[in-house]
Amino acid sequence: MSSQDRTGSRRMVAKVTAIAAAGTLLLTGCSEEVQRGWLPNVVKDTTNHTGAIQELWVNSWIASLIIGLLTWGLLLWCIIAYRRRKGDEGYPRQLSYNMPMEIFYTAVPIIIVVTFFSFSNTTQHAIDEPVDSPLVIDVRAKQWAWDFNYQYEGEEKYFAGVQAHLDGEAGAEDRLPTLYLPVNVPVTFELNSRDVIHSFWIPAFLQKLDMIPGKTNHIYLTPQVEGEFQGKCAELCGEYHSEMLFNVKVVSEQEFNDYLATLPDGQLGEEYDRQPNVVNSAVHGEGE
Ligand SMILES: [Cu+2]
Repeated sequence: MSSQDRTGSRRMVAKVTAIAAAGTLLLTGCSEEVQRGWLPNVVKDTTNHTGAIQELWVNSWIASLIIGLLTWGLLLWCIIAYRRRKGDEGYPRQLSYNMPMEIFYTAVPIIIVVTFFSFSNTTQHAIDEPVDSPLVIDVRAKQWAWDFNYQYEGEEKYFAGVQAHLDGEAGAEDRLPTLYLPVNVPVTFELNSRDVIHSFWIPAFLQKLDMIPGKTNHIYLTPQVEGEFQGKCAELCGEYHSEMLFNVKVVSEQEFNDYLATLPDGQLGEEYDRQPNVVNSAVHGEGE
């Protein structure tokens, strides 16, 4: 390679790198939406966990982008610097075993994976740490709606969800089951399913957990912002899965208490679960 060629290649690599870096800066510097990594939370502190989740997400993005830029840069540099030139004949010089290189490309990816894992693991442990909450909500998912059992300040109240068929008619969303939460009160969700596997998801809260028949999963969080949010089932669970939606209203403690007062006393327990054994024996009975 002549020195003239080499200078030309370097200039080209420098140009490409500069364009990529400028593009990245432009993307990261602009809107608030970009700054939260296109996540659906409205503000950073929608719950006591959204800040940490958003930070993990955005920092992982930035780290991935830097690794990507380095990798793409090196690839481009190889392609341009070692391209076939006029007058080249035959195969290029064949090389094997470059020990420092092999150690480098084994060690660096391991370090990257371990670093990503340890940050995710720390955040996840902090989020899943059980909390003694004054409000416990036993959520029962069912094809295709939600029951909410509230246990708060010695009171037991329930809401029985009925699926709102969304047929394009205006206002149907208002008839969806609504989950009420008091702002700044720690809440424990006990997630249960009455029939098949569902998944409890409030996108703005950036948390989602499967609801498995016969097993109770837990989410602990404190909503920190009043407002209306959307909730949905995030596990394909049958014909009307896409309509297994609910509204979430984070309100003041006073409004929450007023709402609870309108609900019937008691809890909707396992008696409303689908009973697979009973169904099976009935089917058996018929056939025999
Ligand atoms: Cu579902």
